[in-house]
Amino acid sequence: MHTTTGAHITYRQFWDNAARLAAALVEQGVAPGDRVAVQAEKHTVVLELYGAMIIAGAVLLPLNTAYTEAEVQYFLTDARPVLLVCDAEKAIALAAVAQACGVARVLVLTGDAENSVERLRDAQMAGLAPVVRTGEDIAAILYTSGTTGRPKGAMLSHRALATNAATLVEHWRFTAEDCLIHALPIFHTHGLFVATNVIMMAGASMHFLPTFDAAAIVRLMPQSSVLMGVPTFYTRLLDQPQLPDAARAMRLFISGSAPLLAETHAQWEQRTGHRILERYGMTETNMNTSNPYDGERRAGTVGFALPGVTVRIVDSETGMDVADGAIGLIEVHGDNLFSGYWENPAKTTEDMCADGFFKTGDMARRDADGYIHIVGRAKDLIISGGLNIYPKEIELIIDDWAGVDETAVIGVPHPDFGEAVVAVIVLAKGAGLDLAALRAHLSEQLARFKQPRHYVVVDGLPRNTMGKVQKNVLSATYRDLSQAKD
Ligand code: MLC
Ligand code: AMP
Repeated sequence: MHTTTGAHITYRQFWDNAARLAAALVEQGVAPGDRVAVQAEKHTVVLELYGAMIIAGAVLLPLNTAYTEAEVQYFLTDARPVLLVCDAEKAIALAAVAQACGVARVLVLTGDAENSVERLRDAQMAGLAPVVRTGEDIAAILYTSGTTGRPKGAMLSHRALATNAATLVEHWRFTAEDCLIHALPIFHTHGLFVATNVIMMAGASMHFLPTFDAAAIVRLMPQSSVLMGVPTFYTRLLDQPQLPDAARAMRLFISGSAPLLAETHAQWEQRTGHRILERYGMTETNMNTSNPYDGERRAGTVGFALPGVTVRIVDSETGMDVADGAIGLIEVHGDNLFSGYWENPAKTTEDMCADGFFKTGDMARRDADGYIHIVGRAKDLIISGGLNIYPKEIELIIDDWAGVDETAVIGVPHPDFGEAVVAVIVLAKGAGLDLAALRAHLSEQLARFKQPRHYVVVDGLPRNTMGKVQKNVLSATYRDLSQAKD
């Protein structure tokens, strides 16, 4: 692993650190099956913690660094971790949150403080021998929201993670010779599992970037072979003048987490000569489908089911497979699936079919050559820059604001993030809206990426004959609202 500070970390160093860190975690009272929450900026020690958790048989609970204290409080209350690891700057504020949630200990990631993970690791003379776990044991819990507005923890087993990573190594032809440009955050499936697990399983190396930086990525391309990114990475990289030369010797560009516009696919090929390989996945399912490595990588499609994964497209009413070309709901089955939602069997049952297929909530059609096209979402979800935003979570907060009668939160096209959040608000009769105060309130409650970029006040929301708000009508009405890169 190469870092931007010029450090090079070998596998031997990495696993030695992870094993000593595992010993330190045990000393801190972490037992197999315990959850350890981590809200920290991207750093090699976070990856060591991930390794340490696997060695100690504990369960990693990574949290987006953009989450507010209010959001973190929810996750800690729900998952009841024994330990929270955070950045030193947030330690005081989060210690209060942790205490309120009954979390026994808070550690800081790096530095010289007595409660620093780095220091505790370095104080260990020997590493912990790996605790034996079965394939069914849980390796991580990743929170993902739902239509109810409250996030739920998707439990990922060792089997699901390991089998999916092995499939991707083979399907995308990773070898020890590869070097990945890792510019994704490591609190989501994409950066943590798809990128990191694949590299580790192939024994390959990576340039580990703290954040997305288009110029740095282009600079690193001549010494690298693969880039994994969300579509926003690719649209931003297209603005880099050095891209065509830099990209020439790269082996593979992979996109996922949100739809890649066919237009971006074409522009990328025109500028670099490479066809981006688009794949489709989810927190609950890991990776489901991929365009072929050797065959045609078809723009606007997510390819075919990966080996070991079964994908079916079914009619929303009858649940029967639809004919090729017809639109239906995607359901998936395989070892890649999660093991259920943490302490939420009712929701797990709701999202699973009786025969073990998972209902993704995505809508698709299969073309005459078998390629799967994702054409929309049956779930009320906005994806902005590869990050999921559930309208319900925002609507519930705005609806509670004085003077607001009701709200519909929608996604509209955005040139940089793909979609942008718009709040359409109906005020109570005679009420006014102090927008600045509402914005300030939302910024305390919600991570920045979830906060609406635009607010529109209307007299009433469009409804169908069943009384359901027609968000598609609102999205069409306001589709030009976010055309500038704001
Ligand atoms: C940052 N901002 C965002 C945003 N990211 N707003 C909306 N959507 C986003 N995704 C906010 C910032 O807080 C800032 O607010 C403003 O937008 C501009 O920020 P920026 O500096 O331009 O953003 P940047 O830091 O460059 O981040 C953009 C990004 C990042 C696209 C690089 O969001 C990113 O890394 N996204 C990838 C997410 C990901 O890994 N998804 C995978 C999920 S797993 P202000 O107010 O300060 O201006 C999954 C399964 C699967 O989905 O299939 O993979
Ligand atoms: P998450 O819950 O964060 O894991 O996000 C998963 C969702 O991202 C999926 O259900 C899809 O809606 C979307 N998604 C992931 N990859 C793609 C893709 N290649 N094209 C379209 N949507 C995608």
